[in-house]
Amino acid sequence: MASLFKDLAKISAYRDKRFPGTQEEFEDALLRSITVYVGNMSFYTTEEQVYELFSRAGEIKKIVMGLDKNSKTPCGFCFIMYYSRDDAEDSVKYISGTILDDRPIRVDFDWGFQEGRQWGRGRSGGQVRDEYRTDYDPAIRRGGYGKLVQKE
Ligand code: GTA
Repeated sequence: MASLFKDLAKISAYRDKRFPGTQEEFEDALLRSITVYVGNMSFYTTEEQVYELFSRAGEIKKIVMGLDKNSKTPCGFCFIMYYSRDDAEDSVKYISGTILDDRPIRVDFDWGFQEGRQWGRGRSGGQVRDEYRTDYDPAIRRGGYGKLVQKE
């Protein structure tokens, strides 16, 4: 395994509260995973664009676009399943932080895609963290619910 990913603390800052297991099982899944999560994507980025960029790290088995659970339209994230661990590691190492559709994307190891995980978990239907943003960018339709959340 590449040295960068020997240190569990460095592997991912994200903890999925809906993971059906212990912290140890979660960490083990991250260390073996061939699935990556991509965040901070434009709502207009297509699966074809994702395929073109991420296949530079290796052959892709499957892409699942993240969707707003109400509108069923892309809401800024996706999951990519590779065939090999090395390719998933290269994707995190080399593609995270690069610009896709004018946005710096974040590539994170994921514990593994399961049906249902493609939907935004926010109350609005999109991603939770977008609801906490206080800024709103009309060009990319992200954020803007922060003030509402603060009032509650
Ligand atoms: N591997 O970084 C990630 C990641 N994220 C951010 C989402 N997913 C990720 N997977 C990996 N790495 O399948 C996955 C989720 C799910 C799908 C959509 O994407 O596993 P979501 O983004 O809508 O919901 O998920 P998620 O992940 O549950 O939300 P988030 O942002 O981590 O929030 C978790 C908790 O923190 C919530 O209780 C929320 O109330 C709170 N929170 C989040 N942002 C803030 C904030 N700015 N201030 C205060 N509280 C906050």
